[in-house]
Amino acid sequence: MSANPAVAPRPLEEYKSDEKPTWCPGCGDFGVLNGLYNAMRTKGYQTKDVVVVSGIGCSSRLPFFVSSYGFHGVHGRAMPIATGIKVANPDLKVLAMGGDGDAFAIGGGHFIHAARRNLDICYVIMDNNIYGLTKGQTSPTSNVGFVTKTTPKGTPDRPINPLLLAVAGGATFVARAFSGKPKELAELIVQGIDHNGFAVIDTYSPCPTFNKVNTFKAYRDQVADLPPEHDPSDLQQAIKAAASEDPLYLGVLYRQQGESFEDHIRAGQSGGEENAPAVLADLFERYS
Ligand SMILES: Cc1ncc(C[n+]2csc(CCOP(=O)(O)OP(=O)(O)O)c2C)c(N)n1
Ligand code: SF4
Repeated sequence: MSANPAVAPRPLEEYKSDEKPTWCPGCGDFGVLNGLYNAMRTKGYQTKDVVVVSGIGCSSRLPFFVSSYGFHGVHGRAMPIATGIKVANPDLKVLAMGGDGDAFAIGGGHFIHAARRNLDICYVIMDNNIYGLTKGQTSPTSNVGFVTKTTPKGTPDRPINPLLLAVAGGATFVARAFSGKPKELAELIVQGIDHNGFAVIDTYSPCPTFNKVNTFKAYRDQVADLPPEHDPSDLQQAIKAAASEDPLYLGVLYRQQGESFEDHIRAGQSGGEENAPAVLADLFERYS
């Protein structure tokens, strides 16, 4: 992990806000939150350095529990909000955190366009294969046959594969993590933050209250680390690993180095002559 050498590590407690998490006991989102605290500590961030953006959902409550700037937005709209923040102030570290429904159902269109735009944002999806906040409906990552109150005979819909979607959309860093392995998750978040471009970390984060199928135990039996010979710069290898169902691979499946959207903004190439932060500053001046 790469730490910020200029800043002494702060106690982990300093990354926690005064709000205590409201999740159900045993919710996978606790592990993700701890992974984030540890990643922020590793990076030596100060409160002012980071913005955590979310949509709506149980998982999207996460910004309340972090001592940083935060934006609890609108369902499925984490990406437009994160984009605006990053474009207005490219020096801020922008993390987006939220559920699989938020990211891939209502937010699906925003997700692929954020990916192809290669914004320098790290997006951690807390994937519990269900809608938790609204008490247990199928999500885009629910498996065929998944039974809920609204699909009593089992859903016939096939799940999307978030990793293949991210790669196809143009994301330049694509990883999978598991809330049951918070140390590895923290390391992946650090790598995602360090990556110059759009970093997607789809994270299995079980919902023990409404999903009795995709449990911690079930995932423990299915996941495996990528083999050491895996080359994340090789697109074909990345696609093969992402498509694997047995095992479900954890780690960085795909990574492509290059210029981010913000690099183009800084170079004044994002849309002609104009510089986006200056345009935004002018808009704030005129309408605030
Ligand atoms: C525009 C809009 N549509 C629908 C909803 C209702 N709604 C709130 S959260 C949610 C889905 C939550 O699932 P997910 O994003 O996977 O997060 P989780 O609660 O599982 O963490 C839905 C459909 C809403 N709040 N706003
Ligand atoms: S309903 Fe599920 S996702 Fe929501 S807090 Fe409870 S365990 Fe977590």
